[in-house]
Amino acid sequence: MRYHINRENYHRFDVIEVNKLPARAYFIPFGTKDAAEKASALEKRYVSDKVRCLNGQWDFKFYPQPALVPGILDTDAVTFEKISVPACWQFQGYDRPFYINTRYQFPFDPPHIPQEEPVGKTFCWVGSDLGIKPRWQQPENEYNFVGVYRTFLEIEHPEKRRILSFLGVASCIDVYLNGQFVGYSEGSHNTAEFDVAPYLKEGSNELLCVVHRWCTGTYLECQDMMRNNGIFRDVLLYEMDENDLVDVSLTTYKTGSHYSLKTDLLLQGNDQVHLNLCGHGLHLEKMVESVEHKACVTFDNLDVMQWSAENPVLYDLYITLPGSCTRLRVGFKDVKITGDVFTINDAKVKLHGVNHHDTSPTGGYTLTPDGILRDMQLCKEYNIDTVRTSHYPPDPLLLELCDELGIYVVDEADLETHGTFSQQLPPTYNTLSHDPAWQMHFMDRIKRLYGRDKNHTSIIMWSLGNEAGGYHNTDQMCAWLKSRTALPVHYENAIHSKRIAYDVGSEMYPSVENVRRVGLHKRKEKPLNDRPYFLCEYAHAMGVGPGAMEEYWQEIYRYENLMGGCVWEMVDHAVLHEDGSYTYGGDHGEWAHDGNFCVDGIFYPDRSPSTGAKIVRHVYRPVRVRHVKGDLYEIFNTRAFTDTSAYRFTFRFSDGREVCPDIQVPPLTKRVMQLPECAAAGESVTVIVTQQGREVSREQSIFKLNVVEHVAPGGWGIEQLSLCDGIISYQKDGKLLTASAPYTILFRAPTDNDVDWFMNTAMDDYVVQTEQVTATTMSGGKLQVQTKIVCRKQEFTCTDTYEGCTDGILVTSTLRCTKGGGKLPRFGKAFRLEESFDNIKYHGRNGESYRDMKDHTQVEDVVCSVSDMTEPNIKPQESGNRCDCTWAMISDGETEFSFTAVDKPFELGIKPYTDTALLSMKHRCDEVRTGTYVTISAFQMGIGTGSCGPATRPEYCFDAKKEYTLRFIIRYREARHLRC
Ligand code: IPT
Repeated sequence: MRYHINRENYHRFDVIEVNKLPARAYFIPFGTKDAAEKASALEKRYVSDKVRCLNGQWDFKFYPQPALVPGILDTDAVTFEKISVPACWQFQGYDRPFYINTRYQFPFDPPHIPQEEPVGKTFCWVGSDLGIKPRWQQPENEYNFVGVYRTFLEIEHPEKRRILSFLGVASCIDVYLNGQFVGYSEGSHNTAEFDVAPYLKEGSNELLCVVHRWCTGTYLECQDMMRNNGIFRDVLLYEMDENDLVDVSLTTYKTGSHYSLKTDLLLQGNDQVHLNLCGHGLHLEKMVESVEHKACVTFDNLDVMQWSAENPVLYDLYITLPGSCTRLRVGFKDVKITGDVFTINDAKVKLHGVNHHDTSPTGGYTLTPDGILRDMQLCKEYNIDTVRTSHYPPDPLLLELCDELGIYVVDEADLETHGTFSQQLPPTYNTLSHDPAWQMHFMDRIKRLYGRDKNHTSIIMWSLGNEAGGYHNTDQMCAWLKSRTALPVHYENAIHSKRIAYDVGSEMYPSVENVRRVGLHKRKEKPLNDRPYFLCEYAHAMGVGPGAMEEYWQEIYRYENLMGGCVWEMVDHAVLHEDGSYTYGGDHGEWAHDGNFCVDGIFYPDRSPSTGAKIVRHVYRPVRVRHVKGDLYEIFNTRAFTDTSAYRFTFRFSDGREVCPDIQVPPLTKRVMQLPECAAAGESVTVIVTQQGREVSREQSIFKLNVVEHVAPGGWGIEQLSLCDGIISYQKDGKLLTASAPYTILFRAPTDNDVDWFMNTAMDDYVVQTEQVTATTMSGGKLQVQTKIVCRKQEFTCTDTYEGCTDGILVTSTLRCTKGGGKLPRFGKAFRLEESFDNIKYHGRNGESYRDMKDHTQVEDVVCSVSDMTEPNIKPQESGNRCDCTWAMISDGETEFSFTAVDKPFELGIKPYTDTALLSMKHRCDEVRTGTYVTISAFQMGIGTGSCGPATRPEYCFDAKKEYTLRFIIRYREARHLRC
């Protein structure tokens, strides 16, 4: 069949759609009420007898140059290959994944995008691959690629009205049927629907879709993610009856303690509509005749239970017409802003949120229904009650699941123009957002967001987009929403325009101090002081971290105007390969990229939790328990609707006692309680909180760590140490037990959070470090070794004293700075052992912990092996530190070395490679084991969130000019003497 291919729609500034239907609510009708009732949210679009899902293997032809697409395309002459629908073509063997953050993949010259010519020279001044410096680049072989899709539809009764619905296509789509042009759409994450009845015939029908890599709309889609293309969400064909439901808008109002539900219906024909509202003892029926395809029914004075994330009560609304029944799930909630306080159902809720991108290591933007369910279930499991759909509307299934599972949603428009900032000098956010010429494009994004998602109970705020500047066009978007919905409007980037804020103030990555200033109404940006304030992004979870997340929550719980916020972000973006390896920006031959900046989730790409997820779960715990003194504990119920009687509390003392008191603390209340048999004793108490058998939190109050305070001389002698060329080693029967001398470590391999926007880290001064023995003395049974350590700008002397004591050899190491200053990343002594030393026991934090991120772990006895002591970061970096250790032992089954803390606990690091080797590792496969490297540290600086936010807070940093002492006892034993 022959098609005249449209060569204009994708680049015409005045065309954002052709023949596209107005936005309408997403719902799935069925032929009978019974069928509508039975189908779950997950399955309904695949099982309905009135909706056909067109997913499957489609024919596909990839054109690496747009000029190669024939003006008249004869499908009989094309050699098609196969592609899955839905899928991103970069994940199906065409083009390649391309990760770039704040830049467009083409020169910034709005509204022009590359058409048939190769991509021209691009300018930018900031990027993770270059830091901050102007740069021009000429991409090679980059074009506005085109993908042509074809499939066949078997049609009976072509006279029926049929709506072809694309839930997501990047970047745009021209639709053709049986040789005829049907329509055009842009707005990748917005549903595009076409009335296709006029083009269909009985029997086989050829559907052809032309998808361009970029269109004018791409200027509005500069989100920080892999830039994927294709028909990436489900394609549905609605087959409608003469009288059928076209659209429905639900509005709920609260009057006194009762609700009303108003339903506005748009119908295909004109008939009687039956509405049935039921659930939780409610059975209400109404019937209405439609007039001019419209009908409105209100259910008044409803005595219903309210919906919240904590108790997601939903009712069912059945809308029945002859041959059609649609079930909508309805919840009743009341979102208000009173003064500067945000409330849901009159409660001053705090939003414990996360940013969620649609990202799959095997599918890019394409998530399976089970994948979406798994993500939302993970939120529930990790005490996350809010999702911001960064930075576009999700698959509507995600919203249905949030309604059902109980997750608040900040639903965001598909809008980001970040390249206006990074590709222009002077940088400005507002180039497009303040230009009325772009108004129609901006408006389309909000109309489609609202039109599709308006009925979801879980949505508590609408978000105009992300990092897209503001003022003229965003004002219009906001005003349009205001004319339709009472829900608050959120838009962070208003902060970069004169508007500053819409209904709620919002910021990303502010310091704790700035958040506190909002709490105190003292921000110089006045609109942040007089309305609720939301952290739309904070706690950047790239690599190890986020550090110091708790500090934000101390403020959020303190001030009523602080609503909470969303951690950046839920899942690492990476590409999984057949050999099990992951790649990120720059690994796919991208001519410009932002490296691993996309690997910044609290979950790894396969959704296994990284430490970040454990931190979030802890900070977001529903009940906080703090030991005050003696048998007094403060219980803080952070949830807004759930009494603590919903939980079971187990207080497990380190002295072996365990008590399970009944605790009654109302929502959003703090109470100090005297708990029976709960006096402080032993080292610590761990409080385990469960709900319906599921552990929701585990937190520990430490009374006092058991460190050795008095070391008695004698027993061991330093003759067990051997000294040769200044190298100290431990020998037994002539056998060298340590493979190298202990050496001093002052740095750590930078974590992602150590690297700032200028590509600098606090470690830079210490990466190249030499250590030379300057003196050794042996006297009075003590061996003293003095070394000189020279770093880039700093110099130190380190004095190590070894003396025999009853339990082994006491090591006292003192570090003094003799030149330079600044921050000292770490002070530790490292030992290399052979690879065979793999069995570890220690008493300390039972998981990765650093000074500003340790409360998610507990001090206890841990048994593990070397591989458990580092974290599988997608880009290897420092990891696996253990704080608050009082004892550690490592053995190869024959010989064991143990380290006992003296005076203060130490931090323990055990790695299968050196910290220096880590510096050049890029992927997991680089983590080649070369031994067992044990580091006993006096300290290591905290982590912070400096990859995109505040660096390590001063209280977790160490001044290089101060003197530091590390003391521990080291001993070894042969197997026959090992403890049982
Ligand atoms: C901010 C973006 O909104 C988000 O998409 C992501 O890029 C995040 O940061 C960092 O990972 S923008 C940033 C430049 C403040």
